[in-house]
Amino acid sequence: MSAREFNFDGLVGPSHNYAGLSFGNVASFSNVKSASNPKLAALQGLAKMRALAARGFGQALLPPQDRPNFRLLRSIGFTGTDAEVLSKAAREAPVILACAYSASPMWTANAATVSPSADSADGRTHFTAANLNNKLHRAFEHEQSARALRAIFKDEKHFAVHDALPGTPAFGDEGAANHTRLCREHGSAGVELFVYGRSEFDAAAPAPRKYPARQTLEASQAVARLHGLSAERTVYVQQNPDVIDQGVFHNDVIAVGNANALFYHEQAFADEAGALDQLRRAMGAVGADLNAIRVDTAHVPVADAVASYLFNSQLLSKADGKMALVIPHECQEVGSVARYLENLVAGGGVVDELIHFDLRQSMRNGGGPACLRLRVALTDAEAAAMHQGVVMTEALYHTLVAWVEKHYRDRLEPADLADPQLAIEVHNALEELSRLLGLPGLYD
Ligand code: SUG
Repeated sequence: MSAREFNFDGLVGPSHNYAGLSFGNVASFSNVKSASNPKLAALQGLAKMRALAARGFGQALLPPQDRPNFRLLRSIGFTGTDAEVLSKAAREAPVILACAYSASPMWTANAATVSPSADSADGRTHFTAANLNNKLHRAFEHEQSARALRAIFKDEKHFAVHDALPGTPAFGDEGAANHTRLCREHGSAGVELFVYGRSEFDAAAPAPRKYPARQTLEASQAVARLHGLSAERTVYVQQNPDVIDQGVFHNDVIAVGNANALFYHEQAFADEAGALDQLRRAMGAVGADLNAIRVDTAHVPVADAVASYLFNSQLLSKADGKMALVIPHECQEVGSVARYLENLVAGGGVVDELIHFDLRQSMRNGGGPACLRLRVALTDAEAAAMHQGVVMTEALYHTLVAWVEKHYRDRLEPADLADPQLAIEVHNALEELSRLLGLPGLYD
């Protein structure tokens, strides 16, 4: 069966701000409390979606989530009217108020793990919302993520959306950011590669010492079970704990795969040779040859990969069989990476084009092109069955740009989160958005 990959980018929400909430994510920590520009952030994201859609790539979006999260604030003892809740939280717990306001659902690579119908036992596309329980500001996203996914992928004949795994450290799950699918072509059975940072129950497995490992082996195995994946086409690989300690908080900061290609840093995995061996064996079962594109430390040190987000790129298959690498501007600014990329596209390999975007607003919180998108490979029948209002078109792009211009602020500082007017603005913006996307009731 033929299938096409859609990238569902997160539409940046109107409360995008820099709160330094993600310990282990270097960019988030270094930009804490600087002023953000939500309008520019949303426009940068929309420009990427528009350009990729115009190039013929499958492109859609996932809506932002309702903010602030009053349920969180009330559940921890802030009472009264909404305005009273906000002012008490701003006074007594400003960091938790920032958590309640975070626009982090924009990084939809963390919304869910997705297995296309070609891989699952029941022939449906499976989604498991990620519990993101390592970080307070992200631990509630799964409720609205599951809801949005169910609204878009409603047809149970084709789609199954699973609730998040239990929100406890043993099942720490960060979704597609730690999951890569390798295959001959998108519509044929593939190999699903789960990369985990630690194991809850294997005391012998190495673990990072400085920063948290957000994904557990147990969570990855649970997702594979829920999706009905076959054991011989599922591979579990441990991420190198040393690179987690250097700021590689998700596997998609050090590796990206597409079709039969795996673009990765030599230090990405705890056991590189073992990982490649397992992958080659599993891919043999689906008639695919692994194209391993290894980046050596001598060419690009881990620190440069983290600073540039080289691997947080999108690797997209083009009609001519070649691939384009979608990178952030920062890749041109880090010398080793710029030189590496020049050689890569000139080298005659499968990657023959670079497409770059200015995503600085998101990058300052540690979110590059690949963080901003959730991949879903769909057959024609499945693509026709999903909600069409989120598919990116020129018309939707212009509608959303006008919506952003109307509702978004161009400057947000930490103190602004105490302003009750901001909550009203966000609410009004999202109310209108649900109508524009044809998803009434999304925020009820
Ligand atoms: O979870 N940053 C996000 C970035 C997620 C990137 N996603 C992928 N690699 N797929 C995170 O660390 C920062 C929010 C703040 O500090 O205000 C934040 O949540």
